[in-house]
Amino acid sequence: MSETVRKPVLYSAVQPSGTLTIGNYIGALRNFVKLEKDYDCLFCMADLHALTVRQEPAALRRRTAELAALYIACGLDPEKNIIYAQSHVPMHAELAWILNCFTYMGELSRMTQFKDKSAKHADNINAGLFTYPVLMAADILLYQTDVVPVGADQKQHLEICRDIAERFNSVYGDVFKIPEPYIAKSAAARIMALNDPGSKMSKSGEPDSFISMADTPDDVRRKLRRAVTDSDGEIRVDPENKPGVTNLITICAAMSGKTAEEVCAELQGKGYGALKDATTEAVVSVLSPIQAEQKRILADKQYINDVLKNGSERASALAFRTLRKVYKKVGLYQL
Ligand code: ATP
Ligand code: LTN
Repeated sequence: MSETVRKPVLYSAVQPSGTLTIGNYIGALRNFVKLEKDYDCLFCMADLHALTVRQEPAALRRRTAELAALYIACGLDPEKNIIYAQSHVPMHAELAWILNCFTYMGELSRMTQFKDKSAKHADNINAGLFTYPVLMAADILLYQTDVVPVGADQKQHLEICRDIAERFNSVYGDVFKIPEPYIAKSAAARIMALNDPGSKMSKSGEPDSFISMADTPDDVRRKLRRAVTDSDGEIRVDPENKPGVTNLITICAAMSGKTAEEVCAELQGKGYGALKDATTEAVVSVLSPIQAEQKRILADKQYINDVLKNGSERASALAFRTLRKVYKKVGLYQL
């Protein structure tokens, strides 16, 4: 990314809170790769966000490096794009504090992710979980972002980010660019759990609910074989009445580059076994080369460190400009 000649800015992040799933890949990473060439891009490992749920320290560190390697293995060039860890750029936490003072308790308590995660982690409903969207708004607004590619579950967080930015701008003038979400219109923006197609596939879900980006071909086959379907035997898209089958068609189409209609037409009358086999083949053919490349990249720790160091320096320079302006506008004493 050039810090002088500017294309529109694209920003996205993923939490290193587990091994990524094919839901993260289809809903987010795959789109990063598609959009990369038309934007100046920043891709962040949201390690501070991951702390809103208890993490094993060694695992969090390892997953942060793995996520950086995965970004690169998926095709994101660390020379052209800024790839960095959120905790390496202190301006995220600093801007989040300011924005906390421009965010209402009421709007935060309406966030469905907060409600879901509070129910899931009832023993640890911490303030970080509650203010999670504010830190996310800081991530995005620090870089004067134009577009934010995310899965459908993040739509509400993008809306609150825009509300906070507009609120701030209405008081202090045009400090923040108002970002646009980029969310695929199709079902691919929300891949569902294999064992419960009523809920989102999530990297912190039960083992049989997701396919991870690190799964072997045997894991993929086994998990897809067990995936919940229905009893009418017909391969067609019908999210209401056939959520399991629809989800498999969506995964198969996304991973094979076909449309859902093409997948249905090819497999018509062949039964769910054939759909599961075709999906397995499509998933494995995407995962295998990415896994090999990720492994190769991870073997060179120095390279990963260089990418992260370079990324954090470039991100810091951009973030500093916005933060300085914000501090000035709100009246913090300047030296
Ligand atoms: P966690 O289980 O730790 O909350 P997660 O799997 O929900 O994690 P995030 O790190 O919150 O993943 O999300 C990373 C990106 O992947 C976001 O853009 C998010 O919208 C997208 N994403 C997550 N799950 C899905 C899914 N099931 N389908 C499509 N996109 C998804
Ligand atoms: N909350 C996001 C991860 C995230 C993010 C961001 C995404 C943190 N900061 C900024 C886009 C832009 C999630 O996917 N759960």
